[in-house]
Amino acid sequence: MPSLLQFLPSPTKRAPMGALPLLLVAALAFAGPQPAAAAGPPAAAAPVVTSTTAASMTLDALAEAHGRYFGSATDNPELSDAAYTATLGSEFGQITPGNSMKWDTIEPQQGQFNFAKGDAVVDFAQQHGQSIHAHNLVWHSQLPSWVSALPTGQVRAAMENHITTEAGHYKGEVYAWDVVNEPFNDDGTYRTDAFYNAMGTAYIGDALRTAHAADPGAELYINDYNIEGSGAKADAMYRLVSQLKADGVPIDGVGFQTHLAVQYGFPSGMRANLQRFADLGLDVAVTELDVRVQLPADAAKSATQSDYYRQVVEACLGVARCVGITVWDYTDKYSWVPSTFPGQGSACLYDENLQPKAAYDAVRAALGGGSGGGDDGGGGGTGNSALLVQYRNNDQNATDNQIKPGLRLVNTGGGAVDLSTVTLRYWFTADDPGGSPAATFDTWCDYAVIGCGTVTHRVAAASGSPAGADHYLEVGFSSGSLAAGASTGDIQLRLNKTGWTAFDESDDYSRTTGASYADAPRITAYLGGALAYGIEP
Ligand code: 9MR
Repeated sequence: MPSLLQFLPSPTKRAPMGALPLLLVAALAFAGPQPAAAAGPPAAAAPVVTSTTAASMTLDALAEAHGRYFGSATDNPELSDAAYTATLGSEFGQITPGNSMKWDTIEPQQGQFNFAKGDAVVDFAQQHGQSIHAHNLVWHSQLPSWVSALPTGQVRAAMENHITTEAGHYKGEVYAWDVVNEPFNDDGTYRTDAFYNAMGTAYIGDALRTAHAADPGAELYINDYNIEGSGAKADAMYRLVSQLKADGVPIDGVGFQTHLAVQYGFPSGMRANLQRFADLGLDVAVTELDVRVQLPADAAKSATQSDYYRQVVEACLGVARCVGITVWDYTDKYSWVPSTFPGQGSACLYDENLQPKAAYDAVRAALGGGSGGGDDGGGGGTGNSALLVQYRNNDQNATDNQIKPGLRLVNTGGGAVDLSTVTLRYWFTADDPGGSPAATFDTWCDYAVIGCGTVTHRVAAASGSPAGADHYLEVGFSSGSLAAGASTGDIQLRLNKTGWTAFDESDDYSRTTGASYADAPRITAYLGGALAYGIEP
């Protein structure tokens, strides 16, 4: 697939977050003013793209429209697979070497360094204008036995020499380093590996300082898994990096590996968890994303997998300092999962034949792009300008004084939709019997992928007061175009009565208790005022 970026100057390898190329901004063709930065999302170019650009934009180009990169891991044996490298080189803007920069590859015997495999990955990335998130310098695994066999008194010098030599070799070549990988057990205690046993927790600060001295321009990360949602391990990482920041240790980011499995559920509160790390003044990144299933995969597992991928993208887009997303290889052909978890697999965006899956379309849609041709992932639709409304309930309390619908509008038709002609109605009851004067309302947009500055909202009384629906929240768009197959992404709305009295939402026509996005035929959509989706009350 040709990349827009192929026609642009190569991005500098040290700055994947660099300014959006002007040509790309123009290609986005966003008609309206840029929304003001809301809490959380960045004030990046709007992701609503025209049909002519959305279909041809790569995942990385779509991510760049949000000021992020979209990358993939790769490994040396795969680099001779021409069909594989064609997509690796065009669809992704960032590369992480899966194995070729690890200690056992780089320094298998003490003092004997071999950079050939790492250099090959760097060469590939540079030839394709991709940044490199290097991986990794200090890790308990893929560590040659000579390190663990050292007397504890010699481990610090060996670690510092390894870091100085390797980070020095790649100085100026890589954007970021995973300096310390996986320092924690799942219960939040420290792994008792060779480094911890020799130096206690001090090895972490020492490693970061040594890496900074070797390559002062590199962004320095600590990277781990099972820290994506709230929990003991995430809390342990939070305490560690808080202390490192307080101590003035050079740390720039936290990597959230995000190896998910549909059978274990989605990490709770991922976006809020990323945000609390960002609030420490750190970048955050999704560094090794995949979502495995128990084989055989089926439609239900595939749907859940797509939903998890979508949620990860939305979590990252919802945190201004989330700099990008890397998948832990883009294709099932080269996934680490089947060999590590027998009976599990199908974890990647592309299948073993390098064909994009439904999860790929879900990622595209979450990034604001249209369908890229995944095998069962939507984007089909018939006719022109068909609309679909999806909803999730952002407030499970049915009797408090606010209503919080999350909405997404999807264009399932074959042509672009002028958003300024679209309105949506979320139907509810005011629960204000005989109110005199009648209740008035405040409405809010708390967050929208397309920018709240583009989203209009008001409450109106419904004529005839149908059951469960004496009022509706009307949502519109001041400008923008929704490409064929594209979604607006998450729009988080909120309303209250001006007098802040409680609602009873349990009988509201449009409400469900679903906390994940699902098609919502009881929320209606209108094109030019004519009903285009859903069933009115
Ligand atoms: O993808 C890597 C795989 O080829 C190796 O066999 C494996 C060995 O542990 O490491 C894999 O990558 C890991 C990464 O370095 C750290 N996070 C977990 C990844 C998956 O195991």
